[in-house]
Amino acid sequence: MLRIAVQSKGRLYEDTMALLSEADVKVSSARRTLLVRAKNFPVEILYLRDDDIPRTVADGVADIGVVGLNELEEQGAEADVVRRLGFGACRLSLAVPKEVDYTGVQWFEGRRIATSYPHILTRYLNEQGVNAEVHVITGSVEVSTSIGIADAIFDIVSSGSTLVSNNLKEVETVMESEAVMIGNPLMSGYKRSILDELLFRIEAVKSAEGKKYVLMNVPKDKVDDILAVLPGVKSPTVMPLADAAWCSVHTVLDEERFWEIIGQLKENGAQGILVVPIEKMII
Ligand code: PRT
Ligand code: ZN
Repeated sequence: MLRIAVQSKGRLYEDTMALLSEADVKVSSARRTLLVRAKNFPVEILYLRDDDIPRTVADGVADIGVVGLNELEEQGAEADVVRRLGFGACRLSLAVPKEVDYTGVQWFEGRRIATSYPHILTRYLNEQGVNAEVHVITGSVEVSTSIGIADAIFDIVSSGSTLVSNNLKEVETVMESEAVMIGNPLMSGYKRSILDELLFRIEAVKSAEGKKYVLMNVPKDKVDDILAVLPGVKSPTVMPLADAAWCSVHTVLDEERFWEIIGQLKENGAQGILVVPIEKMII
């Protein structure tokens, strides 16, 4: 049995559970206990606060966990990053009151900076050769400057709207973060094999993300034009139809360029275009 530490509530909970569910690891949503066994896969979920996840995995109380890279870095816990997961994207940045005439990182010399990430901040300041006072605050770091307990803040930024509404501006990005799967470096071979199976499934889910399966009917004399429009497809499927003048083309398209390409396909004579979601893709 592989034990996975997952944030019990908060920003990473839903995406983590959705990923497990897409990987066909079924966990009851009636979550009344700390530890829940999956129904159809040898894993159990340990629900924790995100702050506790790096240590729990480093200590081997859980074998793997899902946590923000920022949290892992801050704690310096002895856990391996097994896979980046692509959700929970954010950055750790320094921000100053918007009226400050910011000239560069030396501005922070001798100033007070409020943060919940003192280790990452101190490491950065040392690298930059800046001496500043680091004030550790848990929660609502963004109000520190307006209440006069700090000159600047170092905090998580995502859309940036929290900074704007507190009259702050982002001046230095110190670290980019996202949710990562972390693992205990000393996991047994048996557990590692369950993890490998889980990673294989996650890979299949992630490969399908943002992709659509597209089927269309194409006049035979237009097939070459249609294939020229399809981006980066090694070998799309081309199949004959009952009407010898037509054939069916099947391919995988990226959601990002989808409408643009569909337009070009229509212009080149494609008809009866069907677009189907892809659940998993094993490459
Ligand atoms: O209860 P528990 O301790 O488990 O949760 P928590 O409250 O400590 O953490 P939570 O759920 O807020 O965040 C978990 C993880 O999500 C973080 O460690 C980050 O890796 C990631 N993440 C992604 C974020 C954000 N985006 C985010 N925007 N964590 C926090 N924020 C906060 C930030 O602190 C700031 O107050 O959102 C505000 C900024 O957002 P914008 O969009 O206004 O810039
Ligand atoms: Zn937390």
